[in-house]
Amino acid sequence: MPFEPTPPAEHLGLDQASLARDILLRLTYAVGKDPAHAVTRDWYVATALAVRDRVVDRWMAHTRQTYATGQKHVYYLSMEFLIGRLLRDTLVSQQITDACRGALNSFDVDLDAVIAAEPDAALGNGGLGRLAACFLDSMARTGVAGYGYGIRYTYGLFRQSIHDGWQVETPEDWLRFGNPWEFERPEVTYEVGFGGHVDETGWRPAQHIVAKAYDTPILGYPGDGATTLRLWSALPAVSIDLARFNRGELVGAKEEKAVAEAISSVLYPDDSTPQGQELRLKQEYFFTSASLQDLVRRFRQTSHAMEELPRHAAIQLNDTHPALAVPELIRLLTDEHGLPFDRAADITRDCTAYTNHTLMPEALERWPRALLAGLLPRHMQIIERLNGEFLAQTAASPADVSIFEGDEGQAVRMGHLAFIGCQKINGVSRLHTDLMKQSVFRDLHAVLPGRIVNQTNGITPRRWLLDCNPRLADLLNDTIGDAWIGDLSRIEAVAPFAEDAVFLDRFAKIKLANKQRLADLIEQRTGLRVDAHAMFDVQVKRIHEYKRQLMNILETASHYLAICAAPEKDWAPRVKVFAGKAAPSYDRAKHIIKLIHDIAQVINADPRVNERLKVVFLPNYNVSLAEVIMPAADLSEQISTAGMEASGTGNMKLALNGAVTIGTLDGANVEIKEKVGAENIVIFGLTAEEVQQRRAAGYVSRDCIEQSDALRGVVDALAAGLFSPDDPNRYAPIVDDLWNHDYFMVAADFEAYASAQRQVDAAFAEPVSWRRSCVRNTAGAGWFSSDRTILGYARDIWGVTPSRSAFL
Ligand code: NBG
Repeated sequence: MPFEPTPPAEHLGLDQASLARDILLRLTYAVGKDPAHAVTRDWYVATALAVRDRVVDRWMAHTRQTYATGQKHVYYLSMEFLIGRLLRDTLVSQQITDACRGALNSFDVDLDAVIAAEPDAALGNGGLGRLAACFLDSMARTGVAGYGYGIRYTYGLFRQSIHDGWQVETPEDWLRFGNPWEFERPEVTYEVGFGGHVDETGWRPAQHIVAKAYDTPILGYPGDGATTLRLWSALPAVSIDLARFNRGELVGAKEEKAVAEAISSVLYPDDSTPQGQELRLKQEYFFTSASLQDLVRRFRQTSHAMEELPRHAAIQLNDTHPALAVPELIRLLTDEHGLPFDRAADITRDCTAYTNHTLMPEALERWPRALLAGLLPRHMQIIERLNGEFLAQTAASPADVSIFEGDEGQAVRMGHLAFIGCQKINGVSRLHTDLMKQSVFRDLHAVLPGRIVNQTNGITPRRWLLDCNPRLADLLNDTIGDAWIGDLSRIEAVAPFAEDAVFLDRFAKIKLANKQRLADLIEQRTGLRVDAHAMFDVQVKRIHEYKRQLMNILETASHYLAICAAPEKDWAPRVKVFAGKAAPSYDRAKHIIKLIHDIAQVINADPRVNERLKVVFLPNYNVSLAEVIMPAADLSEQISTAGMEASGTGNMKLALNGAVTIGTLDGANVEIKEKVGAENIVIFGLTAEEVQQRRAAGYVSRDCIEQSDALRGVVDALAAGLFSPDDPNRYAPIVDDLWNHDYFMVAADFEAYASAQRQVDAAFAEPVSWRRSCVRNTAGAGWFSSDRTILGYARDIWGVTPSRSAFL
């Protein structure tokens, strides 16, 4: 008799009593703890396991269905998935938060404490990794049959602490107490080769590493769709050399194990900068190869011919990190499945697409040709052939379009490889996509027009409103119903309530409560007390020169000097909130963190300022901290040098939670302005085009500093050591750079920024119209849902019809 699966959900029961029973069972038999002695972490593991069981029913039902209907699968290959915590998100998706709270209460355990006991899974650096995590949620929501493929790093993004104003990094060992969400798949392993040579029989790698799968189910709202996040862990082919062990070489016997495990051991902590290390290249190939072998194996289980792969699989390359998918798939199809090269290249192209996330030349991956050839000799042959055939067909100059760069072709441009090898290339905001066509990919775009498409980024409304801002979610549900949760465009219905005094009042009370929660956290983490009635002005993101935290803190310092010069004036109270990590090797970014602290110390201690200006740097910015900050912001700082921020996604989270943006016309800010209305956003500064023109005309920052009393005042104060009396020369390099170089055009935009800030002060002083603007930001942010983004990829790139798209 054929196996009849139990209908999902009913299986285990989603009510409080069933949950209480199962949490207790899990605590006792899986965690091995007596409830009388269990600590919060034990309750967390028991709860996560009980909740996971419920996810599994639905996950399996969904997976069965995607196979039964023969849906095309999407494989999202990404070096990073910045997941954050999963418990609350999973409870909310299944709408069992209250039942779970009640269940834990029956043991005298507080759900919020249990939620906080979960380590934050930081398998990513910033926007790129968080986008991948939002996409998993949205694939599950919209019914795209999909897998996320990545690396199961033992250590995630480093933990940041601040010592005397300087960033100190320590390892993030998030797996120390195990990970209750994942399923280890010891039977799902693949060999990944490195080095060696190619002979007439094919590639003979010198070394083999084993990739082992771990699966995490990601459930989509409202609990009937799911995706699988499959992460690879590296193992040695042989874990111990017994001969060496028996000779007494106890450490040496495990050498191979250590070398293999290094591959999945740490996430590279760089954001938008390339890493030249061989280990990084190994990581990239390791997870790409394992993922492709896995999807080809899955495809082979169907009865289709290899030629049909593009009808069944779409492979999305998140940035160029997995760009080796192009030669790897060609290799699998030719060397392992006997297809001719040209067919293999066509099939590969039809299956793959690449997302570009940055135009900064220093951030575009280039590998030394010799390194790549040594590590992957067969792939180098394939890349050479692909490139040779492409160049033979085009009249364009090889210097512009070749995968190999330099006089002797010493560097392999991974962006060019992905462009030539994939069917579609997308940018992540309209402006970014336009700039892509004019800059890095201009020549390739001319030769292969139509390949570049745009997919403006988005964020999941589940995590970034429903979970993190439950009070606002309730108000929305009361006012316009809850359709916005599954279809964020529906949030527009709240726009008319910007005129409703009762609604505005409730909206304002919620913001205040969220601000009080952040204020409490600030006090707990930094000792600083701030007033929740002041304007909360936040800039939270990686610390990078192009994001211009420097401009923000200089303007803050300049504002401070203005207050000191006229302390009797009625200054609008503000709390400046900064958070973000600097790449450990990025000295200037670390210097900026120190500067923020030095300036904060002077301002926060000055009685003349009193409550009117406070500066706080919250350490260890991560997803969980963002979940507290986003709902509490009044003002969102999105002030990158125009043309440099590909999209931004924090800008969307803040707007959705009712913050007003102060920003340049960069990345998705351009589209935010269109959606929320020009009167509800404060735009200032040079446009991307003007930045180009100024640079071309020979930008002289010195002139800008000399023309601005405010800027000159603060730069002089910095140079004189006003903010660093213990080391007056500490900021000499920053001062020197501002006067003489200023690549990021802080001086050019400073005056415009400062006057935009005063415009914000005036606007904030009018509470009713300010609140209206906040509501219009929430109402206008509906388009920035990652569900919309995923439907765009599905339609324009993957050629799949998501099973739930009819409901959206
Ligand atoms: C980042 C961009 C952001 C963008 C995210 C997600 C990299 C290389 N790029 O502007 O800087 O929002 O990608 O697309 O991390």
